Amino acid sequence: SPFLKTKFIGHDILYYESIDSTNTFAKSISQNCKDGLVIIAEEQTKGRGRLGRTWVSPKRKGIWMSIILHPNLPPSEAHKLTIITASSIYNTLCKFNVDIKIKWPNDILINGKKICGILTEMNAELNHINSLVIGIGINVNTEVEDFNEELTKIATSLRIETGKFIDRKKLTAEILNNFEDFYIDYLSTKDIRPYLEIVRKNSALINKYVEIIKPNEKYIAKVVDIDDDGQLVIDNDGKIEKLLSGEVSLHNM
Ligand code: BT5
Repeated sequence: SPFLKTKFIGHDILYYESIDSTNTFAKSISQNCKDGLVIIAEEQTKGRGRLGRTWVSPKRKGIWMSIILHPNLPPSEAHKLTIITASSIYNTLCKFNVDIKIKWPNDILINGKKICGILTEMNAELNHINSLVIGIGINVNTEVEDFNEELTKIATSLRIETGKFIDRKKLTAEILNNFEDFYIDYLSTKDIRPYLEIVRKNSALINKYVEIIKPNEKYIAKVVDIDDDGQLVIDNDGKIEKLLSGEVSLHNM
C-alpha cells in the first residue's frame, strides 16, 4: 500500500478472505515468524473478545487484524501495549472530527458507542515475552443491519457516525503508521506517560460511575483516574482501589 510508511510493521502481511480469528491464527504462528507480521482478514467466523466473548466481524465491513511483535519486555508490561494501541488508534481516528473517547482498558467509543476493541495476548515465560499479538477490530463501513439487536444498542461504525464510506486499506495503513511511531518510541523511552495522557484526556470513564463486575462480586464505584502504571483508580464508597485490566468488566451507569 502506498500509504504504509512504517519501518517494519506490516511489511509482511498475511491476508485472508475468511478466517476463524486473526488473533487465534497469529498466536499459533507468533513464536516462529518475523517481528511486525500482520494478519488481516475480510471476515472472521470466530472473532474473539476478552474472557471468551464474541467479536462480530462481518465481511468487508471492518478492519479485523492482528499485529505480531517480539518486544524485549517482561510479561508485566504487556498491558501497556494495549494503552499504546488505544492511544494510537485514537490519534488516527481524530481526523474524522467525531466525538471519540477511550474506554479503559481496550475500547474506543464514538458518541458513546463502541467502534473498536483491542485484544492483546501473549506467549510468555516467567520473565520474558516470547511473542505478543495485538488484535484490533474496528467497525468501519458496518451498517446498522450488520449488527445484531444487542449490538445496535452499544456498537457503532465510522460509516454510521460520519455518513461516509471509508477506504479500509488506507485507514489500516494509517493505523499501522501511528501505532509503529508510538511503539518504537515507547521501546526506546520505556515511558508510558505520553500515551496515558492521551487516554486520560479522552477517557470515557474518568469522573463517571461504573458498575464493576468481578468473578465473585459486583458493585458501583466512581472512576477517579488512571495511574502511571495504567491501572484504573476507583473510589469505592470512600475507599480508593486500583484495578488491573483483565480482572473487571465495566458498565457505564
Ligand atoms: C474486545 O473485547 O473489545 C476485543 C475485540 C478484539 C477484536 C479483534 S478483531 C481482530 C482480532 N481477532 C480476534 O479474534 N479478535 C481481535 P471485549 O472488551 O471483551 O468486548 C467484547 C464485547 O464487545 C462483546 O461481548 C459485545 O458486547 C461487543 N461487540 C462484539 N462485537 C462487536 C463489534 N463488532 N463492535 C462493537 N462491539 C462489539
